[in-house]
Amino acid sequence: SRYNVAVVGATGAVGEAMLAILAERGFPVGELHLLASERSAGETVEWNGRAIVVRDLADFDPAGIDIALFSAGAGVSKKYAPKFAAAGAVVIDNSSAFRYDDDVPLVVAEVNPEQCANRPRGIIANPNCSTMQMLVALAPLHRAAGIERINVCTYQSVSGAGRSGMEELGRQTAAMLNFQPHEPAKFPVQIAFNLIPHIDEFLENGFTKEEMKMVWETRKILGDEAIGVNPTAVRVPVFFGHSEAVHIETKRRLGVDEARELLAAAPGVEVIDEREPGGYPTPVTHAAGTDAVYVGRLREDPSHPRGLDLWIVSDNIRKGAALNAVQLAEIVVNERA
Ligand code: A2P
Ligand code: 11C
Repeated sequence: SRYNVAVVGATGAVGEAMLAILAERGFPVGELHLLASERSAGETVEWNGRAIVVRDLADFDPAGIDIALFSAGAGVSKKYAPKFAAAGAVVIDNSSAFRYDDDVPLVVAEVNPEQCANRPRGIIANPNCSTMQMLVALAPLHRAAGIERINVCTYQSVSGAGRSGMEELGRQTAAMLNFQPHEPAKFPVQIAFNLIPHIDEFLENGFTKEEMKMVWETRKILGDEAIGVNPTAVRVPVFFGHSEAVHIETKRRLGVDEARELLAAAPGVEVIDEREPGGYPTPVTHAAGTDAVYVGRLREDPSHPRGLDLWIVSDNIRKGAALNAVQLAEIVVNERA
């Protein structure tokens, strides 16, 4: 059977990838409704040979929608997702609006897919991109050896900030190369040829919300409130693909060989670890435009008897957002089949 699908935020960076991935994976789409703000209502988008007019979410009637993929920000999700769920849709929400609610499952398709079925509010939350790729790689190591603590530094691309983030990096880079003035607008300081140790708002404990998302979401998804997570999240002048230097401490010692075997067998993971120039994943050489979570630079921490270091790279728009959302939709329709 076919399912009526609504994509909310269809004109955004993640929305556009959701549409591409629905088509690529042959998702059984019946009607497809593309929704955005009044700014882009009336635009036409080509999808799988159909010309579809984007409509204003504010005056859309959700009756008859089976699956709604939301990626238009937390404010939009808070206001509209419950209306879609009340009308009978299963909402898969890419924002942070419901992730920390006890009655909303937070699901990485390769890690805790069984949680999708437990959705009393009709809403399933899609994790933040930084958490998503980290856990695709760490979950199999956690199951084998028990992760006690994670130290992580991220190197996050500008597409994580949406279309306007990509436009700012492009514009600023061109302006600087042409000795033109360049005022920051989307990012708080210059992003071209720079790094910014600040993503999302600052919280009272001195961490940013992006960093605390990695703490809260890791514990919820792995179902283990004891895991320590100590993150620093950094924006870098890369267009697509987040990278992470991850340092874990396990209950039982996990050697490089065993870790590599576990990762090689893990769904969604690709190990690229040659210990030679170029023999490791980067956003540009491996991740951008692809589906896998790439892991390289495996080595044992010389400063800790049960420490292991890895480098994790993935396309933040695809596995970090749109792809996982479509995988969750596949899980939902397969349970009905
Ligand atoms: P629009 O194109 O009308 O602005 P990105 O993360 O790439 O910036 O994309 C955000 C997405 O969310 C866009 O599709 C944008 O639509 C949509 N969006 C933003 N605000 C609203 C809103 N108030 N109602 C519906 N869609 C919205
Ligand atoms: C970024 N991780 O790279 C953010 C984008 O909670 O879904 C996604 C924010 C979120 O800027």
